[in-house]
Amino acid sequence: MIELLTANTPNGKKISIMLEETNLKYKVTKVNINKDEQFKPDFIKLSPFRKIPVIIDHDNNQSLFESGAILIYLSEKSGKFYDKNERTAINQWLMGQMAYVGPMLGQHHQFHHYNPGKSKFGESRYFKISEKIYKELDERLAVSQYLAGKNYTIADIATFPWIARHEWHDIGLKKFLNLTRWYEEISKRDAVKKGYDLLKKGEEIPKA
Ligand SMILES: N[C@@H](CCC(=O)N[C@@H](CS)C(=O)NCC(=O)O)C(=O)O
Repeated sequence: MIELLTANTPNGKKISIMLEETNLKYKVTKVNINKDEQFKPDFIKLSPFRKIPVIIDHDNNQSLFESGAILIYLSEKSGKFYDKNERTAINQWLMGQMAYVGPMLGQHHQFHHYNPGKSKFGESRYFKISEKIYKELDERLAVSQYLAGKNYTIADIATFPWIARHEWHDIGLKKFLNLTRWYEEISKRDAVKKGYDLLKKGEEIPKA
């Protein structure tokens, strides 16, 4: 059984979506990052950077931090969404999500959504970078059905919950036809709908 220690954020939703997609048995343990629970000594032992998500695989007592590493672990455990023949391509898009798409959109959330009016420079910088990311993903999805190629993989699972915050981004997802096509297709998957509703409160995936 997998225990997912998380909060209801895009990085947390990557893992709940993956757990639903792979049908692995799991339970969610909430970590309230607004109340600094990520800084508790027991949590730091599992997550040295003091961040969610974390998993504990109770089948073998293995714990893991970093959502990309967790996705790889779960795909190796389940044999899904990380085909050996496609790994080089999947790794590129997964690492690109981890190092660029997530961190940049995360900064856009900070300046544009949570703290508007506090820094013109920050707002403008991360708005432009986010718009560029939409364009870059759209270009890729114009020539490829999914990010890494013709199959749905952990690279898509990692990226989807970030684009699902498109209403916060104010960039206009619908202007990006290929990204919208990809988003709508993934939104229809039952496992994605279930995993998106991480807290089981009936949370729905935002429409494009
Ligand atoms: N690179 C990490 C980033 C994780 C991350 O930024 N988690 C945020 C929530 S989405 C967090 O725990 N924030 C609490 C804090 O930084 O104090 C991953 O992908 O797992």
